[in-house]
Amino acid sequence: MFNRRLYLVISEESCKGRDLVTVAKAAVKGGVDLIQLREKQLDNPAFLERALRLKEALVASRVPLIINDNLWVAQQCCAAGIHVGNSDIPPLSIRVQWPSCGILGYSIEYEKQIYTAEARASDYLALSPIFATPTKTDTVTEWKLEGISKIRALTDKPLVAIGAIHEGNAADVIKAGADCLAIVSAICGAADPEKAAAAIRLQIEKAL
Ligand code: TZP
Ligand code: MG
Repeated sequence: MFNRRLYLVISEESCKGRDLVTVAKAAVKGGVDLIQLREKQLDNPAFLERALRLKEALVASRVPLIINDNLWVAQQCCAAGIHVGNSDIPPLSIRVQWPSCGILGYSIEYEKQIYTAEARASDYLALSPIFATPTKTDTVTEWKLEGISKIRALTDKPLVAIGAIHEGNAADVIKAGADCLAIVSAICGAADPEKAAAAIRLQIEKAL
């Protein structure tokens, strides 16, 4: 079952020159309960090396590691799951190629996608993006709070909200119907990632 609330989406670049594992561990201390490694620039061996290092560092905390968009890396490091978007390997295909995949996340950009077999094959749907964000600029539209509520009424799938979420809007995003908040810069780019994660976690708990 997917019962995670604060989802860190991390890359070396997002950590502003700091060690990714150090940032991830601090974020976990602050209340992050799911982590996705999202590396767009690395070749497979370098991606795998980073994934293994991060996974090892997370063992004691039992926080699951999800790999973005690379089935080979996800399988090689025995990740807890994989996250894919619209232009990546389709979820149905992942179910065939990796039957033991634990958590399969799928980003959706249009309402009609929730009625597809791909969405049904997924464990959670990520609404991407909730608000426009400089972290990812090749996006189609903004779901905004109204979009979360609309999708909430149409599906029972766990909904992950991503895109420009921070301490100041976290409670509103949860109240609109999101189950979980996925965050890059408000945690990875914060001066104190533990403190930043704890502040967002508090907003989530208060809003639930
Ligand atoms: N997918 C949709 S928005 C986004 C991704 C990976 C980036 C979110 O980053 P931030 O810094 O939390 O806005
Ligand atoms: Mg992708």
